[in-house]
Amino acid sequence: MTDATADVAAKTIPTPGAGEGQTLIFDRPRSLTDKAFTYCPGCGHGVAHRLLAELIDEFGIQDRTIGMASVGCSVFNYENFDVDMLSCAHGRAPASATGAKRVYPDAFVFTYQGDGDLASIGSAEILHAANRGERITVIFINNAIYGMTGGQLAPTTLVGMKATTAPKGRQPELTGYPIHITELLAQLPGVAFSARGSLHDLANVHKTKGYMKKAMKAQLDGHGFSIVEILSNCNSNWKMTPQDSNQWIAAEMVKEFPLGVFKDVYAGAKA
Ligand SMILES: Cc1ncc(C[n+]2csc(CCOP(=O)(O)OP(=O)(O)O)c2C)c(N)n1
Repeated sequence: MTDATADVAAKTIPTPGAGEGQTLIFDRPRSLTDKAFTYCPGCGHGVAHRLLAELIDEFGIQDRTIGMASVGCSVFNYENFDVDMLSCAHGRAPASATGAKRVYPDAFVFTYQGDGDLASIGSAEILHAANRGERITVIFINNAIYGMTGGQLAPTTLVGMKATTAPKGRQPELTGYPIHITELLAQLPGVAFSARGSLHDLANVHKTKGYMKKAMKAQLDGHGFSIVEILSNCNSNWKMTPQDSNQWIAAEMVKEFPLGVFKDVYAGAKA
């Protein structure tokens, strides 16, 4: 047994799924159902779902979590998370989350929204929920396009990037510039935590999970609004292989949307 294998084995919790004489070293988080994802192969949504479910398990809050499914490719994720879920009108997840959190203040309440849902049709809801300092956690998937409806331009589409409604590429004189919602919200006093991660490689997946953990902790500790924007691929609508789409995030998307923490209620606190 190598050191690394021994390390994994040492951390392994005996699980009923493992056969006799076998050690289960990788499994589905308890907070995910066994319903298959509806996403295209290679899409980042499934990775983001897994990270969120792992954290719900790690915090031990599955029985008091309420999630808001929004409209977009993740519209059916109320079937994937094994927690209480609401299906929200397009862009209105922060309003529904506000209601849930105020009625059940001890619940952990999250929204899961795409960039079309959050930064376009739902821009008013997200801004005012953040400004009110609602104690909710927002997982914001930025794939720079409307995925579900076939690749139309989103407010986050990069300048020059092609979309079905911008066949020559985004032109700022016609449709403005990519919107940086996460930096904007960081300016509001009601916001406790705001960060942007990415899923384009393993190191960034781990870093993103760290941001999500802090955002969730901010809510559980009773602080204000928390948001993690996650850069994620849409290889189908970008018309790339999954691998190329992840490389494109690293080469192009990160230049427009820098990664890091914009506001942290725990900044300066001892770990
Ligand atoms: C009121 C309303 N307007 C428009 C639509 C069409 N629509 C469905 S999903 C979507 C965009 C979703 O894009 P995004 O939020 O970026 O999520 P993705 O599918 O890329 O994950 C739009 C415009 C709708 N369903 N309802």
